Amino acid sequence: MNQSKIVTIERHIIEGERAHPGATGDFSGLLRDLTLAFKVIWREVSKAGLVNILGLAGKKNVHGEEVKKLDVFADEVIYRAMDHGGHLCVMASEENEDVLQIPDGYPTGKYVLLYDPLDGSSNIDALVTIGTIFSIYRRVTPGGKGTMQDCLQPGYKQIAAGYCLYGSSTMIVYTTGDGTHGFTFDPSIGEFLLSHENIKIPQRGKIYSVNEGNYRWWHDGMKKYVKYLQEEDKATNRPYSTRYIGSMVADIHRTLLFGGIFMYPGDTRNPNGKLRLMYEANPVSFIVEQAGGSSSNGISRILDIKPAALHQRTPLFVGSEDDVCIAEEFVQGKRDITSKAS
Ligand code: FDP
Repeated sequence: MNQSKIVTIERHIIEGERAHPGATGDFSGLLRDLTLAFKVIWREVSKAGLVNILGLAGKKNVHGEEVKKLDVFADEVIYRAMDHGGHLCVMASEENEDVLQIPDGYPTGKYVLLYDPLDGSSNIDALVTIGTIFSIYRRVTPGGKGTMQDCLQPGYKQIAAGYCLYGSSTMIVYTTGDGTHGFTFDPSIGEFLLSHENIKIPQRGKIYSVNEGNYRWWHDGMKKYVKYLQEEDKATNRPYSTRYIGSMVADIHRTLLFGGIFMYPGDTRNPNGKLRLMYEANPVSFIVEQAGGSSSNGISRILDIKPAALHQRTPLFVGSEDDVCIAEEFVQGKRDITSKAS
């Protein structure tokens, strides 16, 4: 008989919390509410090709980008699933300029939630995998409603982070600082079941993922690094293959499972790249580090960056530890293509 246990995400979270003496169950409640939001978003995403839900909502988000209907929907679903549980004191989302307050009359709690409701949304019309990304902190202000100060904490202070991928299967990957675990959704029973326990990213991969259309604006070190990856060298498994979905959460998921490196560098047009620190780079960095990988802005660890603004951008190099280390050496000009291969 197959002896492997069937474990729901709910049970996994509760057991994880039990391991911490003094835990109140509050955190499990928070993640349970989030899981419900993911199921609702999944339901709409999977209907997207059937009902006439695709297309623009006719608005622009705070970054001046066009907002798709599903972004608006996902943003609202998460807020409405999380605003009344009493676990959170404040939220912030990619779609909103300012922090999102808990409405008057609802209890506030000790946690802070930052989220990107639907990452990769420019791919929705092509039915490419997209996802919701989240990041959770403990509040730092004394009580009552939370503030911007609660949201602007460095990534190493995250107590949990994860994403829900809406792809050929739907899957939640999350960490609470005790490894990275994946749960695949079984729609027939409405549950996320443990499918990838303790994910470990390979020490070095064979795939690089970057938008090479930006090549002409890259700095020299970046150009040289990609050239290096394309050169032939059996000892270091080069040339690497390239894969770029253009939906970060999907590119990160592949990188987590197969290894290699995902990059969105700064360049001469956009010195800080495109991706947002608080609800994209920080959560995926926590997840990848917990799987044994690493993450950098090219100079230093993403999780050590002291944030200055909710929507600030950062260059991002994330994936297998050896790959990120070599990328940093090129970006910092410490290494050239002619340097001895390793
Ligand atoms: P999108 O604009 O479709 O939401 O940060 C958003 C993001 O997608 C990432 O998911 C993705 O990796 C990146 O932008 C793609 O940007 P480029 O089109 O510039 O490559």
